[in-house]
Amino acid sequence: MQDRILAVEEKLAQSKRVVVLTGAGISAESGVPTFRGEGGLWRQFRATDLATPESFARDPKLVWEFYNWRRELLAPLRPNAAHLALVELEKQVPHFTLITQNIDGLHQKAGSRNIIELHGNIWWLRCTQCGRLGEDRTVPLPALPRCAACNGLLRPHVVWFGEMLDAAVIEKAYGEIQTCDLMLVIGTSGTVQPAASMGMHAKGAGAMVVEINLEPTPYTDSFHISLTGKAGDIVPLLT
Ligand code: BJW
Ligand code: ZN
Repeated sequence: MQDRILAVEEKLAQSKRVVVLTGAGISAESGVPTFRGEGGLWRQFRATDLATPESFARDPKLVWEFYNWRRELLAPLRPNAAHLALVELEKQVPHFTLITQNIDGLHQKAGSRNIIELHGNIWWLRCTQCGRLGEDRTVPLPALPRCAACNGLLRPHVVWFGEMLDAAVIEKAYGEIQTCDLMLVIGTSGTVQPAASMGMHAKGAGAMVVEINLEPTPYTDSFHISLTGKAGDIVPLLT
């Protein structure tokens, strides 16, 4: 492990452009449940019942119950050592981009600055009628929150299964991925597209790709280096 850490440190020192892709695993040590695996949200709930546009159209109250419950759970949580180490890394690297699949806002809370949120943010609400977007940290929200401008039904500003990711967000992310020297892929199972393939895109464009995860993923053998363990233990070693 020590030799691999050294190799990543060396590459970091030489890199002008670094991209980090994070998933639910980076927030696990803050107390945020992951989606898959032991204790995962999708073991307890069926994603298709709660995280699709069809479910929201069918039963918005049920979907809002789920998101209100998660907002309550997330509200008191603090960033952990891995989030904080990424803030330090951003200061050390000439051009640093943090691409996250997480909707929990913990990277912002930690102090990271150049963040691309692929799947939105649970603290932002979007009107299903007029499209108005706004941050709202009220916990809990009403069972069916309404838009102050048009009284339309609000929804969480997150990307559900079967929905397109924001085109501008995706374009920005690929722009960074295609030009980076090093990409760290932290705490993601590599099962949800298009984020899952981003590491391979970086590799194809010539970057060194390093995975940090508790467990092997479908990409572990394809990336250059795999560091196995908790993000909160490993990421601080790289700063
Ligand atoms: C630790 C740790 C510690 C634990 N330290 N590590 C191609 C083929 C087949 C299907 C598709 C395809 N392209 C697109 C699709 C459809 C779909 C998809 O990918 N489905 C797959 C399941 C097959 N994708 C989409 O629908 C996307 N849209 C899209 O592609 O539009 C175009 C299109 C439309 C229609 C058809 C086809 C194309 C949108 C995806 C949106 C994902 N949304 C969610 C919910 C967000 C809102 C919410 O939270 O409620 O995003 S799903 C959920 O999964 C969430 C996450 O961001 C995402 C990824 O999960 P993540 O982060 O990887 O978490 P886990 O739990 O899976 O893994 C945790 C990892 O951490 C594990 O590896 C642990 O080992 C590790 N870990 N503790 C380090 N301490
Ligand atoms: Zn509205």
